[in-house]
Amino acid sequence: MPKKYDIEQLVQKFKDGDKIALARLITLIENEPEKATEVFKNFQESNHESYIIGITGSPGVGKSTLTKSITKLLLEQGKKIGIISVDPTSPFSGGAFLGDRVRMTEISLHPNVFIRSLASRGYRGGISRAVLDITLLYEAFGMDFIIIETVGVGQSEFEVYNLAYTVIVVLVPGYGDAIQMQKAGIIEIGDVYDVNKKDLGGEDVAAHIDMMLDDSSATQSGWRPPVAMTNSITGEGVDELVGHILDHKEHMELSELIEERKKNRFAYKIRELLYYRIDRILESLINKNEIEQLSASIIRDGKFKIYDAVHDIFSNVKFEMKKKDSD
Ligand SMILES: Nc1nc2c(ncn2[C@@H]2O[C@H](COP(=O)(O)OP(=O)(O)O)[C@@H](O)[C@H]2O)c(=O)[nH]1
Ligand SMILES: [Mg+2]
Repeated sequence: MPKKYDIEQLVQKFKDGDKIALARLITLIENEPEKATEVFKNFQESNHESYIIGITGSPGVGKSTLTKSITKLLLEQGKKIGIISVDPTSPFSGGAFLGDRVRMTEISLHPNVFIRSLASRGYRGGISRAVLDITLLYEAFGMDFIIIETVGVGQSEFEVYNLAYTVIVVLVPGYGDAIQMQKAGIIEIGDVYDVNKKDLGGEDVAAHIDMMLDDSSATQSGWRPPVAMTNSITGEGVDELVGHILDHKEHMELSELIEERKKNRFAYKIRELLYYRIDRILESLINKNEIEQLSASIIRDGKFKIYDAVHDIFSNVKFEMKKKDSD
């Protein structure tokens, strides 16, 4: 557990652009969320803004490969890029898929790139909270772009559209019919669509999305999501995709819609932080054992008393909090 002077030292190195200090601060906040206050107070003077891009889609569609190709292009434009790869479906804890590691190594050696992978669940305060904190650290570090790669839509613990300013939904040839896409809510969340693995076909998928976008209300904000096709291995089409991303960025900035996304991002974070605190209160009030005992007593005394039992616990919460207030 680093002591106070360690944090100060780390922050100093961080401010000098040391990537190792960045890595260590991320780990620190991941393991000890309560240290965030102490770390973030050092950045209160900083008003640097990063542009946050979300890349989402089913496992295996090529999100990591695409992230790498997009990053390469942005690097050529002299940008600094922070990547967060979220894959809660990975069976490995504490690290990302080996494949991702290999794929990313090439760009991670570049001085203007930093990559963090979150593969397991069980981060204190949840994976979304870890991601939110990393985006804040990346912003303080001076990243121009943050790319968040995450699996799935609608069912994952962490949903990238709560956080990103431009969301790219990645699909592949043979992905399935339009109904499946609509079910997944995909057509509502994308700002840019990409049919990756175009070497395997996919014109029909692209046409399908185009048709669905024409029928949807997705264009209400004055932005018609474009549909790109890429081969993220060769980099074919990635130029156009990045063009779409930058167009959307410009649209967001000119129309001031970006303010809405920023509000959403911080509202989301505020809720997360409140949930985290409430969870701590709950834990201090009743532990797992006591809940089991209570269940046993309800089985004994009658299951219809369950609401009364919960009501009693809740009354205690109020009592505790009032007591604290009047201290
Ligand atoms: N044929 C083809 N394969 C690709 C393409 N992009 C990625 N892949 C492959 O698809 C697999 C999954 O890619 P990955 O980036 O890990 O997907 P992720 O799970 O969405 O991050 C890997 O074997 C990639 O090499 C592409 O454009 N064409
Ligand atoms: Mg991946």
